[in-house]
Amino acid sequence: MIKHYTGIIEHYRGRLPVSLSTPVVSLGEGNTPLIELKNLPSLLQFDARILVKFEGLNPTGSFKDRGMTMAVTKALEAGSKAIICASTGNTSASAAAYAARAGIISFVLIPEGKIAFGKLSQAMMHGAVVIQIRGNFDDGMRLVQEVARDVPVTIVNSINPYRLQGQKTAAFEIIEELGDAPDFHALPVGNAGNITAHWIGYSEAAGLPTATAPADMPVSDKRVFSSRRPMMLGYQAAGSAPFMRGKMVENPDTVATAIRIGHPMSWNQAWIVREESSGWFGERTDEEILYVQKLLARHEGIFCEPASAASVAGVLRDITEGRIPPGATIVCTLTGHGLKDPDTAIAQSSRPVSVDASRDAIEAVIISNMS
Ligand code: AN7
Repeated sequence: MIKHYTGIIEHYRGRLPVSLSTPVVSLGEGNTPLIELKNLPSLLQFDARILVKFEGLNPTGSFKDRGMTMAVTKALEAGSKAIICASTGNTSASAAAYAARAGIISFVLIPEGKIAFGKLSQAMMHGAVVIQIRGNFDDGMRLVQEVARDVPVTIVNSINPYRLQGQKTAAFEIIEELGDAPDFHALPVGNAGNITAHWIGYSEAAGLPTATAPADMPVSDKRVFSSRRPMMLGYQAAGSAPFMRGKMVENPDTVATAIRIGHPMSWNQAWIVREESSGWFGERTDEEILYVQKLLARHEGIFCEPASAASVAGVLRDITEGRIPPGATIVCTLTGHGLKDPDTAIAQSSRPVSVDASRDAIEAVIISNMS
């Protein structure tokens, strides 16, 4: 029987805090492919099975949609007329789209000049009220929390606990595809909401307790369907790595603008994840991140945004340095699509060749590239 897939809430209804009367707002998010890297292991000569969970294939091109379907659904259920978020880009794109779908207003605060063009175009096109602030994400996040105390708007950043509930479903999908949890799961870390959400998901699936689990999230389906949890690896950009510094970073900077975050909202939870999973944090330079973004695009046909490549860049280094043992199965989350940030992609690619519209000219190009 063919069943029409209608998003994570319908698919994982029993594992999420919804009831039959909850007005589900969905764009068919989730169910993203888990793609095993085929060419990089021999090219780079390493012995590990790396699978990438390509979250860039969600409706607005990032993992945020898993959380946003839940946050907007619950906002609507509570009678909210408007949502608000601060964002490095992807949250704003997702909030704008799901608000449009729900027929409510969205306000998005973004750092002026520091968000990728595709994300800005999404927020604008979906009709969000786009507020560019002369400040960074951390300033925006602080302002959103202040403003939401005074005016009736629902915050849909990951401090909204329904966001993590939606995002935990990525872990369920991975377990279902692999038959069990992988040895390692690597993610790029900004606010650390997603690494926390995955840990909640893996813990629920294995029937194991975690101190990151929210206190009050009634779910009906508590069946155990995995035998274990992975070690969680969180990678940051070197210029924006509060978890490596062990403290907040005041002026974070990186080409991976999605994770240009100095004051992570899920600071405490992320340390608990590291502790409970026996995992670790790492950092990679912008050069390493862009290099791996390009490797994935050129040799695997997978175009992710720079921030996403931090997960694979981190894992490749930790394999080389022996921190990840030979033969390990590793899942890396590719959090967003490469089309989100066309400027960065074009800046690091070779220019198109310009020729006359003649057969000779084109044949000359083909011959010179095949020899
Ligand atoms: C592509 O959009 O914070 O560690 O405001 O867009 O859960 O914060 C984006 C985060 C990784 C980090 N990869 O996830 C926002 C925002 C991409 C992202 C992250 C983000 P968290």
